[in-house]
Amino acid sequence: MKPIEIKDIKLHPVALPLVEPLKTSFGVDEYKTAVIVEVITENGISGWGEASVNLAPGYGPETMVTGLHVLRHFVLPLLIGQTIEQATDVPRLLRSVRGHNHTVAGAEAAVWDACAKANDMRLADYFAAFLPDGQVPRDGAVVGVSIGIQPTVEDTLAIIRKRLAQGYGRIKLKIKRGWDIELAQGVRAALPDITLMLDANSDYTLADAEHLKQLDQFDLLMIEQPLSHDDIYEHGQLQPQLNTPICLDESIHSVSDLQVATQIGALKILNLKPARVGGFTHSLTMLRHCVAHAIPLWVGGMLETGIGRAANVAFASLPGVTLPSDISATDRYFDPDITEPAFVLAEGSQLRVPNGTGIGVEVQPDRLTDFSARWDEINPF
Ligand code: OSB
Ligand code: MG
Repeated sequence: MKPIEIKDIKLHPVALPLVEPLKTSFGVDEYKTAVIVEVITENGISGWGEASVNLAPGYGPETMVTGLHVLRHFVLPLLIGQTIEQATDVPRLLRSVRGHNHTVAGAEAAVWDACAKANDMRLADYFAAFLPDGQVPRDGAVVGVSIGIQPTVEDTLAIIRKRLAQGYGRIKLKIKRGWDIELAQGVRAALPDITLMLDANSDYTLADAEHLKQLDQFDLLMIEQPLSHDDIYEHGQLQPQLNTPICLDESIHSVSDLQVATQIGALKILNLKPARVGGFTHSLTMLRHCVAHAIPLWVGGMLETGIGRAANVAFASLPGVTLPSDISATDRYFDPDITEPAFVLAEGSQLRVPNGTGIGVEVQPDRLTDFSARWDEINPF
């Protein structure tokens, strides 16, 4: 592998209007915000990464302000001027920065893109270089779509039907306390055969076990993160009471969390969000863990812009990612996106891995400028 020398790093905080906001049990945003990280090498390559952070600490503890602060004052000084042999060296360089996984993941992703480009490789192939020999990426990632909380079952059904017509093969519905059984019942009655799953985003407690058991009758692929965002133990108490497999999202931040969860039976499926676990190096370790323990996994999303999404598509094309990922076509999120070309849904509910080197999509400088200006306008801090 050819190394890269990091000459400079630029930060581009952005806000993109969402085509369809995603209402969850913890809130709703009109804008997708992120800090775009641009790593510039001595050879003139720009590597792009996305620190996916929101305005509020609603999904995880990080925000736009903490992301910018930690990147500027702690992450960038550790990377600028460094020679990086391979992207998996980044966690070691950043070991003095604890936590802030989404933030660190954005910087690491930019290095991954730069390294893949320096080696004239697609990011998917550069990832696969760190897997056992013979494990090659597939042509695309099998994906589904995540649908926010709607006012009525009928509204939800209308959106599901639109997504099915577009070719999505797996539907995920957000639920919350008081908006669950009636929804699942209504959707199943109308669409008995679709591949359906629910995501509670941590809205329940173990005291709701009896209530949650009612979901077993709806033949769900899984229920994502029913209990607290920082709980593993009680998910281990809940899983044996349900037939529906529990998938953990919010509460798995590290390989260690995953080992504990595996050991106590707190999950049957993993939502692997590269941002949440601090980047792709750790994601690769977790992928290997899941393969070794026969835990199905899929790649989760944070409504990423084309920059973060392209990297997630590359990761989701790896063997070992066994269930449809939360990565949808560009038109589900933005019009326009920061990058070109758009991701479009292909045959088999897939997004194709682009052919170009690195993330394989091109950042549009004028749009980056526009979306940075939009961030300045809406930044309430
Ligand atoms: O819980 O998976 C989640 C988006 C923001 C925060 C949390 C979640 C989500 C999604 C989006 O479900 C999936 C996507 O990016 O399409
Ligand atoms: Mg989730």
